[in-house]
Amino acid sequence: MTETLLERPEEGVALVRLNRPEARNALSPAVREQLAAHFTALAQDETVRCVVLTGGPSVFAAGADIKAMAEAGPSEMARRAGERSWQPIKDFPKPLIAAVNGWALGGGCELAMHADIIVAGEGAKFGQPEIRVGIMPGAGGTQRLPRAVGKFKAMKILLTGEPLSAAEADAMGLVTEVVPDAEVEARALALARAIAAQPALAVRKIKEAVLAGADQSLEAGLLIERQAFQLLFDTADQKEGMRAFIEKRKPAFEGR
Ligand code: CO8
Repeated sequence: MTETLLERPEEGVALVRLNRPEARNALSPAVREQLAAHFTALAQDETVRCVVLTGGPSVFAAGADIKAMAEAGPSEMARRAGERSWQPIKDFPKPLIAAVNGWALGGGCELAMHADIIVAGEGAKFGQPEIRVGIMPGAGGTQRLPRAVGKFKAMKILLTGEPLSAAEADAMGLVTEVVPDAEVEARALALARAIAAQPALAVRKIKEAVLAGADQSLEAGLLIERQAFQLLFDTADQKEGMRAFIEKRKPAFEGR
């Protein structure tokens, strides 16, 4: 798997690196299969608490591999069932931080939008240019982008294909924070380290409640939250966290 690298930079943290710079990290079917395999394994690995996904210092990902689909017909695209390779990322149960330098276009922008936190470099550029190659987003761009930035910002991005600067993306809520380009990976890893040190079940339930609740009515979302909240009172980390507060000491969470 040389087009995607899996690293373990620190305890509790895994880093998935897209490594196809000669094609601007275009998401070929092989790259997407490798990503799916990494995320399937990382979901099950109990030593991993938080994951950072990056494309390296110059480009996050220039989208789906245009050369791999230029001549495909609809039945071939259906047979490829691209959604299967996105599934393990969509359903990834642990926090996922995208560390974005350079271009995050088309499927690359959609990949970043699968993350829970997006750290962008000042020179990062986001966009959904599919319209310019005669198609439309196919990995959630027409759904996740308007949910992130609202209909009127999303429509312009989707219908013109014009890229956004990191500052514009930040202003419309498409990224979590913008940092100098050289600091993106370090900042993402620092956030990952902080999250990995939190009580694991509470972390998991927060992600689950936010994502599941986003597609529900307020009442249904509040029910999801309430049930998860109550369940956490069955964890050793809840007892430890509250006792530590009362005893004025730092908690020692065990992830149980
Ligand atoms: N697919 C295939 N090859 C690519 C892609 C791509 N998306 N992007 C870049 N490359 C290749 C180029 O063809 C070139 O190859 P070669 O050296 O063999 O000529 C090499 O990477 C370098 O590219 P450039 O010379 O263009 O590099 P620049 O640094 O000048 O420009 C850009 C970088 C701005 C990123 C430019 O390459 C670009 O505009 N790329 C295409 C962006 C785009 O249109 N993306 C949308 C693709 S469609 C899509 O994502 C649909 C998503 C559907 C989701 C479901 C399936 C995943």
